[in-house]
Amino acid sequence: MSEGRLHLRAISERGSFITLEGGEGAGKSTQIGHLLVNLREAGIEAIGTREPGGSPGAEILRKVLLSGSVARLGPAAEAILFSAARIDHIDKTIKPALAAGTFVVSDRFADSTRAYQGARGQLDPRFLRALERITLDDVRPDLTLILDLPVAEGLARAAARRRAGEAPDRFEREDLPFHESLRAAFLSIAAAEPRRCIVIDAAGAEEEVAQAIFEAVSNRLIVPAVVKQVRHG
Ligand code: Z5A
Repeated sequence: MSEGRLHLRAISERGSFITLEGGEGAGKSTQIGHLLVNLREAGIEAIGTREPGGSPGAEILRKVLLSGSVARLGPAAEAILFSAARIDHIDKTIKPALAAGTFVVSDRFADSTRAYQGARGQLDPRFLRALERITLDDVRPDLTLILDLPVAEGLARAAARRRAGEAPDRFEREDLPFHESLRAAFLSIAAAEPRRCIVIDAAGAEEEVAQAIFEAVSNRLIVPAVVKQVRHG
Protein backbone atom coordinates (compact mmCIF):
# COMPACT_ATOMS: atom_id res chain seq x y z
CA MET A 1 0.00 0.00 0.00
CA SER A 2 1.29 3.45 -0.86
CA GLU A 3 1.81 6.14 1.76
CA GLY A 4 -1.19 8.38 2.45
CA ARG A 5 -3.67 5.58 1.86
CA LEU A 6 -6.02 4.41 4.57
CA HIS A 7 -4.82 1.57 6.74
CA LEU A 8 -8.06 0.34 8.23
CA ARG A 9 -6.51 -2.87 9.49
CA ALA A 10 -4.74 -0.73 12.03
CA ILE A 11 -8.10 0.37 13.43
CA SER A 12 -9.81 -2.92 13.74
CA GLU A 13 -8.48 -6.44 13.66
CA ARG A 14 -11.69 -7.52 11.97
CA GLY A 15 -12.58 -6.58 8.38
CA SER A 16 -16.06 -5.36 7.42
CA PHE A 17 -18.68 -7.59 5.85
CA ILE A 18 -20.77 -6.04 3.05
CA THR A 19 -23.57 -7.84 1.21
CA LEU A 20 -25.36 -6.86 -2.01
CA GLU A 21 -28.92 -8.06 -2.44
CA GLY A 22 -31.75 -7.59 -4.90
CA GLY A 23 -33.84 -9.24 -7.57
CA GLU A 24 -32.79 -10.64 -10.92
CA GLY A 25 -30.55 -8.46 -13.08
CA ALA A 26 -30.25 -5.71 -10.46
CA GLY A 27 -26.55 -5.36 -11.30
CA LYS A 28 -25.01 -6.89 -8.17
CA SER A 29 -22.11 -8.66 -9.91
CA THR A 30 -21.34 -5.57 -12.01
CA GLN A 31 -21.38 -3.33 -8.93
CA ILE A 32 -19.23 -5.64 -6.84
CA GLY A 33 -16.54 -5.25 -9.51
CA HIS A 34 -16.70 -1.45 -9.16
CA LEU A 35 -16.81 -1.54 -5.35
CA LEU A 36 -13.74 -3.78 -5.12
CA VAL A 37 -11.79 -1.40 -7.38
CA ASN A 38 -12.91 1.62 -5.31
CA LEU A 39 -12.07 -0.05 -1.99
CA ARG A 40 -8.64 -1.15 -3.20
CA GLU A 41 -7.92 2.34 -4.56
CA ALA A 42 -8.69 3.63 -1.07
CA GLY A 43 -6.05 1.23 0.24
CA ILE A 44 -8.51 -1.26 1.72
CA GLU A 45 -7.92 -4.95 1.23
CA ALA A 46 -11.12 -6.51 -0.08
CA ILE A 47 -12.33 -9.75 -1.63
CA GLY A 48 -15.48 -10.48 -3.61
CA THR A 49 -17.49 -13.63 -3.09
CA ARG A 50 -20.97 -14.95 -3.91
CA GLU A 51 -23.87 -17.10 -2.83
CA PRO A 52 -24.81 -19.76 -3.37
CA GLY A 53 -21.12 -20.67 -3.55
CA GLY A 54 -18.03 -18.78 -2.48
CA SER A 55 -16.10 -21.84 -1.22
CA PRO A 56 -15.29 -25.16 -2.96
CA GLY A 57 -17.94 -27.11 -1.02
CA ALA A 58 -20.63 -24.46 -1.48
CA GLU A 59 -19.88 -24.21 -5.20
CA ILE A 60 -20.80 -27.92 -5.53
CA LEU A 61 -24.13 -27.23 -3.79
CA ARG A 62 -24.66 -24.18 -6.08
CA LYS A 63 -24.89 -26.46 -9.12
CA VAL A 64 -27.54 -28.60 -7.43
CA LEU A 65 -29.54 -25.59 -6.18
CA LEU A 66 -29.59 -23.72 -9.50
CA SER A 67 -30.48 -26.88 -11.46
CA GLY A 68 -33.90 -26.76 -9.78
CA SER A 69 -33.77 -30.37 -8.58
CA VAL A 70 -34.10 -29.31 -4.91
CA ALA A 71 -37.18 -27.15 -5.65
CA ARG A 72 -39.23 -30.35 -5.93
CA LEU A 73 -38.54 -31.02 -2.23
CA GLY A 74 -40.21 -27.73 -1.25
CA PRO A 75 -39.05 -24.35 0.11
CA ALA A 76 -38.02 -25.69 3.55
CA ALA A 77 -35.60 -28.22 2.05
CA GLU A 78 -34.32 -25.60 -0.37
CA ALA A 79 -33.75 -23.09 2.46
CA ILE A 80 -31.87 -25.76 4.43
CA LEU A 81 -29.61 -26.55 1.47
CA PHE A 82 -28.87 -22.85 0.81
CA SER A 83 -28.00 -22.63 4.53
CA ALA A 84 -25.73 -25.69 4.34
CA ALA A 85 -23.85 -23.99 1.49
CA ARG A 86 -23.71 -20.80 3.60
CA ILE A 87 -22.13 -22.62 6.56
CA ASP A 88 -19.25 -23.78 4.34
CA HIS A 89 -18.95 -20.30 2.77
CA ILE A 90 -18.77 -18.66 6.21
CA ASP A 91 -16.29 -21.17 7.63
CA LYS A 92 -13.96 -21.43 4.65
CA THR A 93 -14.08 -17.95 3.11
CA ILE A 94 -15.83 -15.22 5.10
CA LYS A 95 -14.58 -15.80 8.66
CA PRO A 96 -10.89 -16.25 7.72
CA ALA A 97 -10.92 -13.11 5.54
CA LEU A 98 -12.63 -10.97 8.21
CA ALA A 99 -10.22 -12.29 10.83
CA ALA A 100 -7.32 -11.20 8.61
CA GLY A 101 -8.75 -7.64 8.53
CA THR A 102 -10.00 -7.93 4.93
CA PHE A 103 -13.29 -6.44 3.73
CA VAL A 104 -15.60 -9.14 2.33
CA VAL A 105 -18.17 -8.19 -0.34
CA SER A 106 -20.72 -10.91 -1.02
CA ASP A 107 -23.11 -11.16 -3.96
CA ARG A 108 -26.18 -12.31 -1.96
CA PHE A 109 -26.30 -13.75 1.58
CA ALA A 110 -28.97 -14.63 4.15
CA ASP A 111 -31.47 -11.96 3.01
CA SER A 112 -31.80 -13.91 -0.25
CA THR A 113 -33.04 -16.95 1.69
CA ARG A 114 -35.54 -14.75 3.53
CA ALA A 115 -36.74 -13.20 0.25
CA TYR A 116 -36.62 -16.13 -2.20
CA GLN A 117 -37.52 -19.12 -0.03
CA GLY A 118 -39.83 -16.97 2.10
CA ALA A 119 -41.53 -15.42 -0.95
CA ARG A 120 -45.32 -15.40 -0.92
CA GLY A 121 -45.35 -16.56 2.71
CA GLN A 122 -44.14 -20.04 1.75
CA LEU A 123 -42.29 -20.52 5.03
CA ASP A 124 -43.03 -19.64 8.62
CA PRO A 125 -40.82 -16.64 9.49
CA ARG A 126 -39.94 -18.42 12.78
CA PHE A 127 -38.44 -21.28 10.76
CA LEU A 128 -36.36 -18.83 8.71
CA ARG A 129 -35.20 -16.97 11.83
CA ALA A 130 -34.18 -20.19 13.55
CA LEU A 131 -32.29 -21.35 10.46
CA GLU A 132 -30.50 -18.01 10.27
CA ARG A 133 -29.52 -18.16 13.95
CA ILE A 134 -28.05 -21.64 13.56
CA THR A 135 -26.32 -20.89 10.25
CA LEU A 136 -24.88 -17.43 10.81
CA ASP A 137 -23.77 -17.69 14.38
CA ASP A 138 -22.12 -14.29 14.87
CA VAL A 139 -21.37 -13.58 11.21
CA ARG A 140 -23.83 -10.84 10.28
CA PRO A 141 -23.30 -8.22 7.56
CA ASP A 142 -22.08 -4.82 8.76
CA LEU A 143 -23.78 -3.26 5.75
CA THR A 144 -26.31 -4.57 3.23
CA LEU A 145 -26.91 -2.70 -0.01
CA ILE A 146 -30.28 -3.53 -1.53
CA LEU A 147 -30.19 -2.82 -5.25
CA ASP A 148 -33.74 -1.89 -6.18
CA LEU A 149 -35.07 -1.94 -9.72
CA PRO A 150 -38.49 -2.34 -11.37
CA VAL A 151 -38.99 -6.07 -11.95
CA ALA A 152 -39.51 -5.81 -15.73
CA GLU A 153 -36.25 -3.92 -16.11
CA GLY A 154 -34.29 -6.46 -14.07
CA LEU A 155 -35.73 -9.41 -15.98
CA ALA A 156 -34.97 -7.69 -19.30
CA ARG A 157 -31.36 -7.14 -18.21
CA ALA A 158 -31.03 -10.77 -17.08
CA ALA A 159 -32.49 -12.01 -20.38
CA ALA A 160 -30.16 -9.78 -22.41
CA ARG A 161 -27.15 -11.09 -20.49
CA ARG A 162 -28.03 -14.73 -21.13
CA ARG A 163 -25.98 -16.27 -23.91
CA ALA A 164 -27.78 -17.47 -27.06
CA GLY A 165 -29.35 -20.86 -26.43
CA GLU A 166 -28.76 -20.67 -22.64
CA ALA A 167 -31.84 -21.64 -20.60
CA PRO A 168 -33.06 -19.45 -17.70
CA ASP A 169 -32.20 -20.97 -14.30
CA ARG A 170 -34.65 -22.24 -11.67
CA PHE A 171 -35.40 -18.73 -10.32
CA GLU A 172 -35.43 -16.83 -13.61
CA ARG A 173 -38.21 -19.22 -14.70
CA GLU A 174 -40.53 -18.02 -11.90
CA ASP A 175 -43.53 -15.84 -12.83
CA LEU A 176 -43.90 -12.04 -12.52
CA PRO A 177 -45.83 -12.06 -9.19
CA PHE A 178 -42.97 -14.10 -7.65
CA HIS A 179 -40.44 -11.47 -8.75
CA GLU A 180 -42.72 -8.65 -7.50
CA SER A 181 -42.95 -10.40 -4.11
CA LEU A 182 -39.14 -10.62 -4.02
CA ARG A 183 -38.79 -6.89 -4.61
CA ALA A 184 -41.31 -6.19 -1.83
CA ALA A 185 -39.49 -8.62 0.50
CA PHE A 186 -36.11 -6.92 0.00
CA LEU A 187 -37.65 -3.48 0.56
CA SER A 188 -39.35 -4.65 3.74
CA ILE A 189 -36.05 -6.09 5.06
CA ALA A 190 -34.47 -2.67 4.44
CA ALA A 191 -37.33 -0.89 6.21
CA ALA A 192 -37.12 -3.24 9.20
CA GLU A 193 -33.32 -2.94 9.57
CA PRO A 194 -32.32 0.59 8.57
CA ARG A 195 -29.08 0.50 10.59
CA ARG A 196 -27.81 -2.39 8.50
CA CYS A 197 -29.48 -1.81 5.12
CA ILE A 198 -29.39 0.93 2.50
CA VAL A 199 -31.62 0.84 -0.58
CA ILE A 200 -29.75 1.84 -3.75
CA ASP A 201 -31.66 2.94 -6.85
CA ALA A 202 -30.21 0.47 -9.37
CA ALA A 203 -32.05 1.90 -12.39
CA GLY A 204 -29.42 4.53 -13.15
CA ALA A 205 -26.35 4.24 -15.35
CA GLU A 206 -23.68 1.79 -14.15
CA GLU A 207 -21.25 4.56 -13.08
CA GLU A 208 -23.96 6.49 -11.18
CA VAL A 209 -24.94 3.37 -9.25
CA ALA A 210 -21.26 2.64 -8.51
CA GLN A 211 -20.86 6.14 -7.09
CA ALA A 212 -23.98 5.83 -4.91
CA ILE A 213 -22.69 2.51 -3.57
CA PHE A 214 -19.22 3.81 -2.74
CA GLU A 215 -20.73 6.86 -1.03
CA ALA A 216 -22.91 4.57 1.10
CA VAL A 217 -19.94 2.37 2.02
CA SER A 218 -17.79 5.41 2.80
CA ASN A 219 -20.44 7.06 4.97
CA ARG A 220 -21.35 3.94 6.92
CA LEU A 221 -18.01 2.16 7.25
CA ILE A 222 -14.95 4.06 6.09
CA VAL A 223 -15.49 7.60 7.44
CA PRO A 224 -16.50 6.40 10.96
CA ALA A 225 -13.42 4.14 11.02
CA VAL A 226 -11.11 6.99 10.00
CA VAL A 227 -12.67 9.32 12.59
CA LYS A 228 -12.12 6.63 15.23
CA GLN A 229 -8.51 6.27 14.12
CA VAL A 230 -7.89 10.03 14.35
CA ARG A 231 -9.53 10.19 17.82
CA HIS A 232 -7.38 7.35 19.11
CA GLY A 233 -4.24 8.83 17.61
N1 Z5A B 1 -30.93 -17.72 -4.13
C1 Z5A B 1 -31.93 -18.20 -3.30
O1 Z5A B 1 -33.01 -18.54 -3.77
N2 Z5A B 1 -31.72 -18.27 -1.96
C2 Z5A B 1 -30.52 -17.93 -1.41
O2 Z5A B 1 -30.36 -18.03 -0.17
C3 Z5A B 1 -29.49 -17.43 -2.27
C4 Z5A B 1 -29.73 -17.35 -3.62
C5 Z5A B 1 -28.17 -17.02 -1.69
C6 Z5A B 1 -28.41 -17.25 -7.73
O3 Z5A B 1 -28.32 -16.95 -9.05
C7 Z5A B 1 -29.88 -17.56 -7.49
O4 Z5A B 1 -30.02 -18.18 -6.24
C8 Z5A B 1 -30.66 -16.29 -7.44
C9 Z5A B 1 -31.34 -16.27 -6.09
C10 Z5A B 1 -31.16 -17.66 -5.57
N3 Z5A B 1 -31.68 -16.27 -8.41
N4 Z5A B 1 -31.57 -16.31 -9.61
N5 Z5A B 1 -31.64 -16.37 -10.73
P1 Z5A B 1 -27.06 -16.29 -9.74
O5 Z5A B 1 -25.94 -16.15 -8.78
O6 Z5A B 1 -26.82 -17.03 -11.00
O7 Z5A B 1 -27.64 -14.89 -10.18
P2 Z5A B 1 -28.18 -13.67 -9.42
O8 Z5A B 1 -27.56 -13.50 -8.10
O9 Z5A B 1 -29.66 -13.75 -9.47
O10 Z5A B 1 -27.64 -12.52 -10.33
P3 Z5A B 1 -28.54 -11.72 -11.31
O11 Z5A B 1 -29.63 -11.08 -10.55
O12 Z5A B 1 -28.99 -12.57 -12.44
O13 Z5A B 1 -27.63 -10.62 -11.83
P4 Z5A B 1 -26.93 -9.40 -11.09
O14 Z5A B 1 -25.60 -9.89 -10.55
O15 Z5A B 1 -27.78 -8.71 -10.14
O16 Z5A B 1 -26.69 -8.44 -12.29
P5 Z5A B 1 -25.42 -8.32 -13.31
O17 Z5A B 1 -25.02 -9.69 -13.78
O18 Z5A B 1 -24.40 -7.46 -12.73
O19 Z5A B 1 -26.12 -7.49 -14.45
C11 Z5A B 1 -27.11 -8.07 -15.27
C12 Z5A B 1 -27.01 -7.47 -16.70
O20 Z5A B 1 -27.37 -6.10 -16.63
C13 Z5A B 1 -25.60 -7.53 -17.28
O21 Z5A B 1 -25.68 -7.75 -18.66
C14 Z5A B 1 -25.04 -6.13 -16.99
O22 Z5A B 1 -24.09 -5.73 -17.93
C15 Z5A B 1 -26.30 -5.28 -17.10
N6 Z5A B 1 -26.26 -4.12 -16.19
C16 Z5A B 1 -25.72 -4.04 -14.95
N7 Z5A B 1 -25.86 -2.81 -14.42
C17 Z5A B 1 -26.53 -2.08 -15.36
C18 Z5A B 1 -26.98 -0.73 -15.41
N8 Z5A B 1 -26.80 0.12 -14.38
N9 Z5A B 1 -27.65 -0.33 -16.51
C19 Z5A B 1 -27.87 -1.18 -17.55
N10 Z5A B 1 -27.44 -2.46 -17.57
C20 Z5A B 1 -26.78 -2.92 -16.50
